[in-house]
Amino acid sequence: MRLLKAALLAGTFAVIAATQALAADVKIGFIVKQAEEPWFQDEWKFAEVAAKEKGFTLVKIGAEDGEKVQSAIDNLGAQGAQGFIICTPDVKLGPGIVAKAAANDLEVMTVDDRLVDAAGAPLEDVPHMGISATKIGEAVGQAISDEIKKRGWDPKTVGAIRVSYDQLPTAVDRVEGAISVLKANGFPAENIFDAPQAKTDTEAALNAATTVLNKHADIKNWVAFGLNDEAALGAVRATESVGIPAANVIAIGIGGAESAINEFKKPTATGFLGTVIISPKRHGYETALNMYEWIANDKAPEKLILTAGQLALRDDYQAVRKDLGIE
Ligand code: FCA
Repeated sequence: MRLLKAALLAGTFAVIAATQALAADVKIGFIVKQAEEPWFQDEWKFAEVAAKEKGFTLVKIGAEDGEKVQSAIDNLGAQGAQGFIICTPDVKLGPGIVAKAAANDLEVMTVDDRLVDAAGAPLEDVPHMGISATKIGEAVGQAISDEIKKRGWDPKTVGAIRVSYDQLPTAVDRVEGAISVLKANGFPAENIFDAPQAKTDTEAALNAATTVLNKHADIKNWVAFGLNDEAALGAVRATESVGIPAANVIAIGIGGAESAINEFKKPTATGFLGTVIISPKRHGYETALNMYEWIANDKAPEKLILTAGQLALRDDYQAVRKDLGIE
């Protein structure tokens, strides 16, 4: 519709032909909160595939804070973009992002992290693609519980590091999903220790987990989980730095991108046992395509799409990736 309007304003008679010609002028922004994280690199990579296929321009922007998000949106507006997809650095920026998008006449949809209003309720009018966080968290908890049994550990003697980022609802859903399954399998609530991270990267998780380990130096066996692979890997790095052997650590991540793969490729197994693989193709390619359809063909995306995950362990991750069509 936007393109059609532009064609009409330009006084073109051959509106349909003009609309087709103008499809090449479609410009879509893809803003992510942490450009250096492999998951987001993969999302961008798959969004590029959609751009090539449809012939639109993709503008990739990393924005780590609210100010950068605001200027990124203004920038897209100034460049003549018609819409953008965003994984925001802070979900509370929700109403501000929507207002900025409207001021620049841009369509907006979110990916991974869903915007919330001042009261913390999701902005349901903004189309969103996220992961089925609770279910995926449960898969993490199940994998950890299975491994505890396999190793013959008494859950009452095991410590759990809950690497947390509680200002992000999907992060809470993921870790709480894991905890519910751990508890159902006899893991005592009092052995679960919160390790709040300042950012959602490995270093922040390492710092957070180190504090927990130092406080509970008497515990021999540890399990760890968080919102992504970086959280679980940070906890594993923390156990290594205080001298806990890999055989005493069970960590399961969420993601399955390069951070996890590189860890699996290490010649000696670490405490990072597995990851629930999620789909950067759906989150990158599909959201970009949805935005394109919205702009070019006036077909608004579904309001909420939740994608699934698949557990992969160090031993079988290659086969699982192949199965998922990402090898
Ligand atoms: C959040 C996390 C990312 C990734 C994504 C699907 O944005 O921070 O690491 O897990 O959800």
